[in-house]
Amino acid sequence: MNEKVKIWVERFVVGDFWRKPLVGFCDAEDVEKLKKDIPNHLMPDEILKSAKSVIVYFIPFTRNVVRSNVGGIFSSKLWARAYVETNELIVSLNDFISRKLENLGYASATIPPTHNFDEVELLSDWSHKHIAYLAGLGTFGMHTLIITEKGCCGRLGSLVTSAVFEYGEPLREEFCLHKRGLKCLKCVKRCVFGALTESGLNKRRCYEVLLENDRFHSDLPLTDVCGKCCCGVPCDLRKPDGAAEI
Ligand code: B12
Ligand code: SF4
Ligand code: SF4
Repeated sequence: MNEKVKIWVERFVVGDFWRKPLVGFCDAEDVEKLKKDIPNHLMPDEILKSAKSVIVYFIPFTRNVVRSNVGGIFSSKLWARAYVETNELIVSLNDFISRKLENLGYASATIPPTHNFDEVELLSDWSHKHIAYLAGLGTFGMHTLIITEKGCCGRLGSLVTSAVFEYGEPLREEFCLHKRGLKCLKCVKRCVFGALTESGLNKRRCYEVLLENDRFHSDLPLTDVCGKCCCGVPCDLRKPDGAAEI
């Protein structure tokens, strides 16, 4: 069953923006663990009564998309377009997987890729990043994004289902160089807007920058993007394997 879903996702994700996706599986009961730290996080059975698992995938951007966003103050047009296209892709991929599972007799409920957050608190009741972490797809970097084997530049999608899989578990290895005690913090240096510092992320400041980018890319639908902290850093396209060059 795990292989089947991996093949559905891989065949669906084709085009100039993306590399081969990563797919993970999380036991619905494991999401309970999040309640301790994130009291407002929804439990899978609040989304789908018969929930048994959460399928989560990471769609990595190509080198072209990532490199295009290294220079400049505003996000590149390519990064902004990749954001719009990937959000649309995730919605249709979730629908596609749901239909496939339904044909096999399983129920599912989909979750939007983004904009499912409170605009004042800048907090969602569903964290794709935590689900990815629980499924063993990656670990949290200093920039607060999930770093996978294919880096952090890309987007996460997840859906809840009554189907049962073999589940992953949180990785024992830390992917972020700084968290591994190595010299890096490139993400912090890349954020010239003062939103990301060594002591954490100022979400409000970051969101202001994202909305400035939306105004800048007024020819596109909502593009609350930036991503300077995750492009041109050792963890952008792959899991970094050594000390960062400074
Ligand atoms: C609200 C939101 C924002 C807010 C707040 C961001 C934040 N870091 O909190 C704003 C508007 C500022 C924002 C900005 C960006 N976002 Co945003 N955002 C979201 C959204 C909609 C909800 C996040 C949320 O509130 N989750 C609930 C909270 C409780 O969980 P959390 O965010 O995972 O936060 C926890 C972790 O940081 C955790 N944590 C930190 N370290 C560790 C270590 C361990 C071991 C554990 C267990 C946990 C942990 O502690 C926090 C509290 O519990 C998600 C989509 C979604 N629904 O998941 C996208 C999402 C997180 N965003 C994403 C992206 C890419 C961006 C931007 C790069 C914009 C862009 N596309 O150009 C920037 C990056 C800013 C940054 N450095 O983080 C991606 C991340 C992909 C990835 N590789 O991780 C997501 C998942 C969207 C997607 N579908 O792919 N975003
Ligand atoms: S740029 Fe360096 S410190 Fe920042 S998240 Fe990536 S590996 Fe960690
Ligand atoms: S997305 Fe932009 S503003 Fe937000 S933390 Fe990263 S570099 Fe800073």
